Amino acid sequence: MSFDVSGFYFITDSSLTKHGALKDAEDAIRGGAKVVQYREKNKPFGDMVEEARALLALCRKSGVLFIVNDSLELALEVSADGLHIGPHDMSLHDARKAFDGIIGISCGSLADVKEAEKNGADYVAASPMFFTCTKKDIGQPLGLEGIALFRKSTELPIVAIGGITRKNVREVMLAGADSVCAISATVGTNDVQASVKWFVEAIAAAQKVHN
Ligand code: TZP
Ligand code: MG
Repeated sequence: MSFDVSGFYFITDSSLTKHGALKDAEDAIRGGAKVVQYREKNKPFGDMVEEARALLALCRKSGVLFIVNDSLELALEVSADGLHIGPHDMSLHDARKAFDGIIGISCGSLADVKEAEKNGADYVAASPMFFTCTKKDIGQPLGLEGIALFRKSTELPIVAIGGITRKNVREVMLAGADSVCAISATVGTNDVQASVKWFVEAIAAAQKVHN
């Protein structure tokens, strides 16, 4: 499968979902998401394997990338397309040695971006962009200036995450993001498909400015 994380990057959330991760992912894909990340912090490993396999089958059928958050073990178990890690997970160096697929890493500073490049990341997440209640252990928000600096200093694809809403997505794209995640603004709404579609169209409109 080709590697392209641009566009809308959908992330599951079992505490915000109204219909479950699989239905949300189906709706997100119908809305135009090109990447689905399985992000689950609270379930036993066996349940996560089962859920991740169902999501992977959906993604394969739909030609969408499937990425597992945090767990190398889970990514290997289900043969995910990608693994996403953050500062509290394993090192990128170790992940790269063990995992052959796409690896993305959350970066909160330019030093993190340089380290990510050195250790062979396939994309970086600018995290967090803004304040958010969806994740507790976040660093200082990067803001638009922060992501613009990332853009100037790396050729790696940049996925923006944290506090992204309908109000700020355009400026986040114009500041240099290739892709955007928005959890509460999609999973937390009554109509995930419509919410994702809205973001997909806003992202495409912003990308036209660059192209
Ligand atoms: N990583 C950095 S911020 C965040 C994650 C998973 C939460 C993003 O959620 P929201 O609701 O889009 O702010
Ligand atoms: Mg993590």
